[in-house]
Amino acid sequence: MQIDTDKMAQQCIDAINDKIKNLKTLNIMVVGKSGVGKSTLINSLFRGNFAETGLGRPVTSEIRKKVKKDYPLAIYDTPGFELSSGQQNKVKDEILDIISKGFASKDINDAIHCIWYCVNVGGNRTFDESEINWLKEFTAENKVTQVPIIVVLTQAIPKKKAAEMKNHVEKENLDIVKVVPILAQDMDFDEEYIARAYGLDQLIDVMAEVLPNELQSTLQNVQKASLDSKKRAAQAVVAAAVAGSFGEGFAPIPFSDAALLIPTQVGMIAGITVIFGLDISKSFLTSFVSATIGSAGATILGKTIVSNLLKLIPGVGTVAGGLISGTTAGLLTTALGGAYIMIMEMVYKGEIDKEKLYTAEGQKEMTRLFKEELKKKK
Ligand SMILES: Nc1nc2c(ncn2[C@@H]2O[C@H](COP(=O)(O)OP(=O)(O)O)[C@@H](O)[C@H]2O)c(=O)[nH]1
Ligand SMILES: [Mg+2]
Repeated sequence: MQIDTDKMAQQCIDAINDKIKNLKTLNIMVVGKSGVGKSTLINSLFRGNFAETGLGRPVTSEIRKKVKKDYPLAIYDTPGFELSSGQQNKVKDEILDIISKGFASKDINDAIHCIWYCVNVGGNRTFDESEINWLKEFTAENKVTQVPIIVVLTQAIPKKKAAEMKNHVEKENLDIVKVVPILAQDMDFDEEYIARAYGLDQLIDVMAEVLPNELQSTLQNVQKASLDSKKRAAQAVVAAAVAGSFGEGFAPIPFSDAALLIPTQVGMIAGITVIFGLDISKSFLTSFVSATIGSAGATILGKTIVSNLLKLIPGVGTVAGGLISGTTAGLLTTALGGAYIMIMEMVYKGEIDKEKLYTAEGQKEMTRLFKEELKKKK
């Protein structure tokens, strides 16, 4: 059986581009004094050195908006927040104004989705009561708009000190989502002791909890701090694809077509790719398709499915008659998704070179992964 892997890869590429084009823009308001570590935090959380995109465009007298071409993230920055309490009041009013305007626009791309209030832990610093007061006033005014506020404790070393500050803020019972201590980058003390970065993954988890569904793909696409979070989101995409195919009452398809990617599977591969935020070429996808479900996979399908899977599935008679059931398609989808996630993870970690997948050895490895996934799902 000849399979048009090229065409299948093209379908995937089209679906990926389509999904990327339709990603909603995630808008984060980042508040905090100069030097607390806002830019460092942003660059450690998001791919592509986002904070280095210049000063940004002024949207009010005190607030600037940073964007990057073809990148679904906007950071609202508040330079000069430290200058005076008058300044801080002004910033507060301007933030509330931007929030209301975003609401009024009824466009998710213009809404503020989340606020990070950044406070530096520092060595001997105690929590500045004026900062707590700002938060009290702000959260009171945010009662109606309910934009999630996360208090980020930056440069949170020593950890004991960070824990004290966290307690201090939590005791106020403010209407905030969470206090998250973070060390965005390793910190070197006289080359004798290195404090390791921590907390970035927790911030991603908190964000994933508070953001609406429409922004989950965007969050995963831009974040680079939590591979676990990406994997969980990717697994959810697979589960949805599988459930989708069952839900549709998946019509039996002729066995000879089993090696064709069905639209749900194309959508799934695109969804996973977007979550990993990797640049994937058509030849990469052609390799993947042919090593798994494509021509090389056709043999696997023939052997593995018929011998291992189908005999376990009720209605096997239909299969013998040359049809593959919705259940089988579901199993295929699960295995395909599982294998693709593993490959994305390896590329993401830099464990394999994308180029290597085109080689005979790379193809073999992908086929092996896919086979293993198929066996798992018996
Ligand atoms: N090692 C380390 N240095 C940090 C961290 N956060 C901030 N810094 C340093 O603190 C300084 C101010 O940080 P920056 O991100 O520019 O603060 P911003 O003014 O709030 O954007 C810079 O020299 C950073 O390198 C961190 O998590 N780890
Ligand atoms: Mg900065």
